[in-house]
Amino acid sequence: MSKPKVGVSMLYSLGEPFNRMVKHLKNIDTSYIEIVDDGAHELTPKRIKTLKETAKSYNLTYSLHAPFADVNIASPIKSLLNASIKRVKQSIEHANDLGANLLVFHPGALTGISQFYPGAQWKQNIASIQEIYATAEDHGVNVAIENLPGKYWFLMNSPEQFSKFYRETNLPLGIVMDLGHAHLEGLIKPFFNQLADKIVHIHASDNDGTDDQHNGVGDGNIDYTWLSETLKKIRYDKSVIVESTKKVSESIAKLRQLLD
Ligand SMILES: [Mn+2]
Repeated sequence: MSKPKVGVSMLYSLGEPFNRMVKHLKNIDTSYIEIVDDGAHELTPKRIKTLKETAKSYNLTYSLHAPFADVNIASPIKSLLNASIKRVKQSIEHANDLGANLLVFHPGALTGISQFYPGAQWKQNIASIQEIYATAEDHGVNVAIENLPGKYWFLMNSPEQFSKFYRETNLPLGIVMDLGHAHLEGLIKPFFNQLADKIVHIHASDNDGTDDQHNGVGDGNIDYTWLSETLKKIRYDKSVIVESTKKVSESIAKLRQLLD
């Protein structure tokens, strides 16, 4: 039986220049790498070339995280909405050029004026996801959507909202299960109980339940023993990506031990 593949997101290095991040890739202790297409690491044709060469030399497999800073695919402001969708679509092209096996993107979020237009942003969020999915299909890029915390105004923050989404769209879009996000609302177990078959990728970090702290695995109160038993039970054999920004190599080692 094949096991989950423990990888790492380069999010922890986002404060460093792109070239320093690439250097980390050469001595990181896993071959499953998630690149963040945002901030100082935003991709360009030249950077994609560098990453592809590095992948070849060091036998790396990439997934890509779409831009998320100030991106809101449910924005009620047309110009901002268009800019948001454009950034995600650019990232689809980057994923294709990079040969990434998956592009992860975020759902939209409510805003300070949402209360005056009940339901409008949910509708826009669905329309945007459909558009993004269609573009990804055109490019032959595999995409999946991440659960974000309702606490930070995001839509698609609970298993109920994901189920509603599947009922309304019928899209075969997979879920990127972010444990840190779900933990803020006590939703890790409900997500696995209700939607295990939809989970295609996992983001792992830890927190104390108050904030998305991106701590090392074990530095918080996420029940990783339960997780490991559950992943075995559902025969999960896809990636579990460490998204901690502290104690990164320790987290990779710990997860590998837990999931072995
Ligand atoms: Mn995440």
